[in-house]
Amino acid sequence: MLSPQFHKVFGVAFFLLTCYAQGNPAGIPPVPGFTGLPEDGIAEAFISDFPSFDNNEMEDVILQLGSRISRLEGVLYLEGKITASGRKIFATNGKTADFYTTVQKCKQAGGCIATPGNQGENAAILYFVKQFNKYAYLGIKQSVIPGKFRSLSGAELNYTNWYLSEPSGKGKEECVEMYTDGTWNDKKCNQNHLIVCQF
Ligand code: MMA
Ligand code: CA
Repeated sequence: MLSPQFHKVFGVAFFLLTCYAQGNPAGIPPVPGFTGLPEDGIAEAFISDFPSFDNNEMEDVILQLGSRISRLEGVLYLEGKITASGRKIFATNGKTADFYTTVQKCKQAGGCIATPGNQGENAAILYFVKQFNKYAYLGIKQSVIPGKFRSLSGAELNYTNWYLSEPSGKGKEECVEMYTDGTWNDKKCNQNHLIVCQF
């Protein structure tokens, strides 16, 4: 006998996998409790008074939200606006900034500066570095020990992709840039590099 949890997961997976025969003839109806897309810009979208749902209705709302989000992600992915690896989504605005501005911009957008934790995530960031032909800063900084690097959260790096003989800054290069082949170099933090964030 399958658990109710399984049915829920299966239901969500079903919604995430199907992308046809949804037939919304007269515009896209809003998910209950949410307004639809505004006529003149997403900024005016807002959550209306949240109705009280019973469990079945709530489950339905969650499924619909899952479907809406996955379709939005599909559009963004198709247009090359986002890349994904595992649970992380990466994006750029195509602009350049120094390291600290990049950290700030990503935070303002509700994410953080791209920090590859494995080869797949490194490749997902590299996609933008190649597309814009610009190096990107990563969310990795020198620790109090010169030449030793940690993630911005302070965690030890369990994945690195240093270019041959890097890091070579001996304490004088506190930030890390990604080259156009995906390898890393320790570098001063004041360069103008492609802003790539993770969400
Ligand atoms: C530059 C600078 C360093 C890098 C070396 C590699 C000369 O310094 O980008 O960070 O390690 O080049 O030759
Ligand atoms: Ca270096």
